[in-house]
Amino acid sequence: MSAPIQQLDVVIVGSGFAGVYMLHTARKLGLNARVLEAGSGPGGTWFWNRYPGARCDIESMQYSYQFDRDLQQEWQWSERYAAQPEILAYIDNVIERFDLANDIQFNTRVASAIFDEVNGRWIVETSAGEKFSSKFCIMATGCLSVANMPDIKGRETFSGPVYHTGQWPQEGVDFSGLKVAVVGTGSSGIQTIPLVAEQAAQLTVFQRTPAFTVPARNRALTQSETDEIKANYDAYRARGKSQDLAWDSAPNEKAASELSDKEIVAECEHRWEMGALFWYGAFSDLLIDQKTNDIVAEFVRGKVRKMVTDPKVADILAPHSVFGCKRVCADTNYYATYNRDNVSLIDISSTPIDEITSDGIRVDDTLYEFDAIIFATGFDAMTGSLNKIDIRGRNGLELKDKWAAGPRTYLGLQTAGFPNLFTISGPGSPSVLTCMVTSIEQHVEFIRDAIVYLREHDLKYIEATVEAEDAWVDHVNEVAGSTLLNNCNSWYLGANVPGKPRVFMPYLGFAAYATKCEEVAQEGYEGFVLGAAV
Ligand code: NA7
Repeated sequence: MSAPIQQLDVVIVGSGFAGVYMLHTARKLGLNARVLEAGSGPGGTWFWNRYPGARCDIESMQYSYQFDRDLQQEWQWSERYAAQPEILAYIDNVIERFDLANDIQFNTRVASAIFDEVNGRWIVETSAGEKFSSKFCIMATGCLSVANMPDIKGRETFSGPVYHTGQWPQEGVDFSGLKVAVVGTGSSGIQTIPLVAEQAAQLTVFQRTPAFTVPARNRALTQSETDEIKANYDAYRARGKSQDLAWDSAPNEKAASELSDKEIVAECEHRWEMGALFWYGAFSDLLIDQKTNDIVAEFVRGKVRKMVTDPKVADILAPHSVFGCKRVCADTNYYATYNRDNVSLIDISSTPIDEITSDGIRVDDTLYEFDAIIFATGFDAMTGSLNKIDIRGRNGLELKDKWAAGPRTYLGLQTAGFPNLFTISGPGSPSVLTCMVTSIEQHVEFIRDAIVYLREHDLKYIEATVEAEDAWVDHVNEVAGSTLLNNCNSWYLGANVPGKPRVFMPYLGFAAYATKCEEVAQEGYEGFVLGAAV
């Protein structure tokens, strides 16, 4: 006999920053909520991405929750940019502090979420056959959760271990004495290459596209700087939330076109010293004006040529696309790594990997032999984790089908035909273009307020209208189209996954977005239908 269906108010899928805060928030509303998590521990993308060097590219004092003053004051970040283990420790601390563990169910992969129109409930089933019936279904499934493993001929024939940075073994890996390949030079590759190079006997990097990467300038945080931020945390957070990126990038209000050549170079040097993603604040027209972008790109190429001793290697590493079109990477000793005797670089931009054999990787007629291969090939971003679940709304409408030509949402929060189903940091919301934690909090609080509104007005469901959704999708595209963000093959566009529709998925502009959400709520959830019965 099958087990009875468990009755809940809210099912939350995923226990990353989004799922954890959503659970805490639902609890505070007195709702009976449960988090279902595929991993054996919390943390979402930070649980799985435990490769050597995994580190956040936004400052820890900004990449953290702000909903609880005591948490914000008491937690002590050790470094300017938190490494993966410290972020996991932080999430563990939050779970313990708010006593959330009892309602997080690990090793539980959600297979389907199907809307029962007769009863107005979501029926959520796990791959182990456990069933839940819930009024609200909240997808906190993350934007970078499904590893993109390239379908290269012969991959399964390799005799040694094969790793993906986004599915790193819990117990870690020792590369001492081994000949190791890294395929992929995005953020993950760039973070892990210097550390693997220190351990392995030989490291060979296969690069398809050189990424723009700048020094992270990570270091220990001093007590005085931490104290100073904490003393003014509200103002600091408010500054972040007033910006497009939802974190304080110390933006220069001026466009490069308003500055002299000397001033431009000075600003570039200043940003180079600030490091990491502070580059996005360099010039107000950085992502709009190709001329400004070219100046910055050339500045960074100049730095690459200075750091890499072999000019041929420097040429291969010098990035040539639009600066910031793919997310800028933040590294520690990346370019210097290519000056080591045990590191070599293979340019596969015009000659791709032909096959993987039992001994290694073949490009054209050269076989490179390895003991281990690391794929740092990124994710099926933003929609991957949602499309892996069989999600069906009204009239059996499948989300996968509805999104076949690209995701369609209203505000990245809901999609028409799926009442009471929310996506936290879904496609069409600022999400990956921002400090994720801040965007997550804004989404959770919007969902909280919507649930309270339904309750106070004796309503049972909320659902985006097709008209509002169409207008929002157009707006997201229009905003992206007014920038240089469409001009490269980024994962923002789904261009990294063969066959994925090329649609710009995130929304640029956190501050404007948050204001829009506030207005929508104030207008009684404009663009949504609210009803007493489904
Ligand atoms: P990214 O940024 O998507 O980078 C993936 C890298 O893997 C990139 O260099 C790709 O080259 C390369 N790649 C992907 N498929 C292949 C194949 N088939 N052959 C060779 N090389 C390939 O993922 P990351 O994990 O590094 O970073 C994702 C985000 O996590 C990052 O933006 C931060 O927000 C944190 P390509 O550029 O497509 O030519």
